[in-house]
Amino acid sequence: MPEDNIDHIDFDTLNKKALSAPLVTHIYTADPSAHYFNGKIYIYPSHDIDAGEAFDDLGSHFAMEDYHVISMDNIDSKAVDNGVALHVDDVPWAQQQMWAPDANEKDGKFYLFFPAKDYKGIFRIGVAVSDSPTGPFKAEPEAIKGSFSIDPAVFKDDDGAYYMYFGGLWGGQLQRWRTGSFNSDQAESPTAFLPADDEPALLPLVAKMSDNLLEFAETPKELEILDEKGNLLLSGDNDRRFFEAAWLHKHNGNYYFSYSTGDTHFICYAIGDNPYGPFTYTGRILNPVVGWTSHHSVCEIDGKTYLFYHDSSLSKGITHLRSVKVAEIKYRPDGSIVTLEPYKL
Ligand code: FUB
Repeated sequence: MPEDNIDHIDFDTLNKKALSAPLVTHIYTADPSAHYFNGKIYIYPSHDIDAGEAFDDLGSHFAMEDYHVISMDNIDSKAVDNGVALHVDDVPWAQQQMWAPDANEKDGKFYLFFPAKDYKGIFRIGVAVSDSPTGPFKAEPEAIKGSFSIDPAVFKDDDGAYYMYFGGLWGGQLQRWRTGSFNSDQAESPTAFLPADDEPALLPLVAKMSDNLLEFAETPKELEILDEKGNLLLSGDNDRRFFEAAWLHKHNGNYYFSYSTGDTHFICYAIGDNPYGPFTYTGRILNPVVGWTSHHSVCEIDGKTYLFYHDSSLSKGITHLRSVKVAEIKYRPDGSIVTLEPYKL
């Protein structure tokens, strides 16, 4: 679907056949991180705008400036936009590109985790704190020490420990950190600095969070994603290897690490038995949607499991103007997930 010439798509027909409708239509929203706090659903999305930036493979056109929190009393109720929760102008260290956020709760306080480019053009991950799940959030003066790249997802385990999963290729800059420090060499291609196709793929990162959730409690570790033979997925395994959009959830005691394959547009998952992995590639949760990016979260609500995702159908295919949607997902008895088709074509 993303490779189609969008001029040939009949969006009125496509939207009628879509698995679900946008949760809100008065603004564009993307990258939904959904949580169930105190009996209510809170969605922490990117707030897409058209800032007039030219399209490029490093994602300059994703020039978002703020975050809005969307809340729902239950899965069937109206989605409410709670207004600006955090603006880039109120983040001392951040210059631009407020990309995919997440949030979590601890001891009655709410923490918004977000990536943005600093004044050197390097993506870092910051934290902002509020007494309310809908904000407004107050940003910490500095980004998290030792943070880099994009797409933080913060998972709370049953023992009360919190872990951040993060990383993203191309515009998300993960490939520039292969030596442990930022490679600022000029590069024309988003694929510069990536491993060769027959080398192991770049891996997402995981780090346990400090007690106050404002820092990493440890140096981030690579999260291994293995094939069925126990080998690391290769860089050229484009339909299965990690690209961006990390998420972690638990089901029946197993840990499910899910992610986007980026340029091949799948939301995939891999299963492990602890928060650090390794994880074994298991399958796809969502087939490609309209729009280049695919990004999601998985949230259990009242005994059912939901996939929050986005597509660009409302904007008629404009890559950086996306809309958040939700659909139920089902597990098979063996714990695998039934792949969702976003449109009944
Ligand atoms: O929204 C900007 C970027 O696009 C996100 O950080 C990626 O996951 C992709 O959805």
